[in-house]
Amino acid sequence: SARRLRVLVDMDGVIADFEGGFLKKYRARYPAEPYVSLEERRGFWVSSQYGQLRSDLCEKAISIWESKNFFLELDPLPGGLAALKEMSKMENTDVFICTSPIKHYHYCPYEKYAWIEKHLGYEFLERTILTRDKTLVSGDLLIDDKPDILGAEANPAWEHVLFTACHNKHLPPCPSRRRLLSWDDDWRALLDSKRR
Ligand code: DGP
Repeated sequence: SARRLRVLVDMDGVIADFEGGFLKKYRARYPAEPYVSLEERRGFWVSSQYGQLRSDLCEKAISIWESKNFFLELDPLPGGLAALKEMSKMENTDVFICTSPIKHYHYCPYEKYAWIEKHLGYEFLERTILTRDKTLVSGDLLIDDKPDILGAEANPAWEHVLFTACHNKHLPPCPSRRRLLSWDDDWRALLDSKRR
């Protein structure tokens, strides 16, 4: 068919290693403080779990991703860049990065663009959507590690496919929600399942 497939891919936790980058810089900056290992991570919000560990650790966690070069220096997650590059060359396929910048805007939005240019090339900036509300973006698929993606639009156009991350891998299976376990999982079959 001539219909084009539109794929939205989240950035942090899907192609950029937010959790690993956070833990590395948190432990370097606060070597004497307790931390949550990636095995022990539960729940999307890092600051909530650190706040439960000890109330003052909430703001210490936030200080990490509000720092200059945090987002710029995130490592790519295995296979993510190759998958995006391959997707962008597929026939009848439009791929976009769809990411929510933090509201502390001094570094994050700039560094997200710089990261995408560095790892995927200047041309990929044409395929980059920064929004705090992903329900307003239309697409066939949204590949995202956040379990609950809510916003002003109650019935988003996309099917949310949950990308497995340290914080969501223990969630009970949900029959109506498909998962992508990693970029080694069969993302090509996932895309094909949405083509008509
Ligand atoms: P997204 O993955 O596009 O939904 O963006 C969510 C952003 O929020 C991403 O940069 C990760 C970040 N994040 C993770 N935990 C927390 C938290 O506890 N508080 C805040 N403000 N941001 C967080």
